[in-house]
Amino acid sequence: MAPTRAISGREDEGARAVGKLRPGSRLVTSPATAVAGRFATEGRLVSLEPQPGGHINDSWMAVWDGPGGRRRFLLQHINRFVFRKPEEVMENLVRLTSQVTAQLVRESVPEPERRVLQLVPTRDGATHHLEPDGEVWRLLVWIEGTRSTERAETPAQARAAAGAFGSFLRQIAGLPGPPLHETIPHFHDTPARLAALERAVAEDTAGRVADTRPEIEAILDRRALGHALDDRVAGGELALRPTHNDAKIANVLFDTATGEPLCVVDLDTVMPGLALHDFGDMVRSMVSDAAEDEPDCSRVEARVPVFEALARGFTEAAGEALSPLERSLLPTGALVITLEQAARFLADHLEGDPYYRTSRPGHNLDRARTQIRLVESLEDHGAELQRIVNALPA
Ligand code: GN1
Ligand code: MG
Repeated sequence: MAPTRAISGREDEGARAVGKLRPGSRLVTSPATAVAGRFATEGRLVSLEPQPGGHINDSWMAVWDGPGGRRRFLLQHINRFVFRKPEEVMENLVRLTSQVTAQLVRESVPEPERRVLQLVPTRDGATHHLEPDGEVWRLLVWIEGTRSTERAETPAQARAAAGAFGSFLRQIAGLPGPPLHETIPHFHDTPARLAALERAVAEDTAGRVADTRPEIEAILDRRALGHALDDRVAGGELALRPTHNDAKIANVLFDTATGEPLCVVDLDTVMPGLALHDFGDMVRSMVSDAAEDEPDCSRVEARVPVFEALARGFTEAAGEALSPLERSLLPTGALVITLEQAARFLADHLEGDPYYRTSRPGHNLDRARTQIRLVESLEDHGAELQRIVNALPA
């Protein structure tokens, strides 16, 4: 069990800390400790530990001492600057977790409760706690005996993670009812992300444009690539479906004992999208050995065997959910999403970092640089990557 911290006096102040004040949002005034008491847990809250990792929401590990012993949970505050309609995020989450649970039961998968997120209701029986000022909090069961990682250590691990996202795509493909809410409009609209970067350059609100000319050019010179998938959607060749939309390795929980990928997490951006975007995020987060925010971007390099493992793992698990055209466009998906992420990080840097949580000056610029370097490396290996996907077993 990870070390926990008692809630008292000054410590409590730490537990309340909720990221930075973002434009359009108000500083959250309700202490996480008070909010935690709103959920239908048994026993006494004994610790609340801020969780590092995500760039957007604020999370705490919360431990309750109850009649059945200690139990851990994940308390989360949804970022309303990013998710303008948090209730819709919650509606999607409820539908998705029931769909995945039903699929696991249908497939008689062992330990289904460790393979899907589970919400703890509030004492009033609601799926989330709504503060009078509109802030939304939720509590999830902590899945014990799992770990997450920011980097793929081996091709086998990459293949397993890609398999988890491929299976997730299959599990949610037949989601009954209306389409999921679009929790962030135009989320993976790459041309719109490039246009947003152009606007950030024109406005230069933080006075950072002069120092980032090469990065701006590297991204905007690739406008045609930015349109590669969207033009095919417009032309009816590629179809939207429920997709994860943040399919990075950090969003897979692996069994600590066996290394098996158990659960796909962070379902806030699951909405209609392209399977190729999910594959793109897998490549973006796994193909290089370097971290997303590695300050020395010469360390960023696409590892071809990892790409191959990802393509195999994803296509095997997704099966017929992927069309032949989607399979052949896998390398394009990787390039487009990496370029888009570069544009997002750089625009945030130019705007003074309102969106992504940062922990050092130039953090978003470092992130943008790793993504640009990765686009270049993927392009260098382009012919080889295409040969790999063309040779995938049918
Ligand atoms: C953000 O909060 P986190 O780390 O799950 C972002 C993703 C980016 C990712 C980059 C809602 O996700 O789109 O790909 O950072 N999520 C949102 O690591 O913008
Ligand atoms: Mg996310």
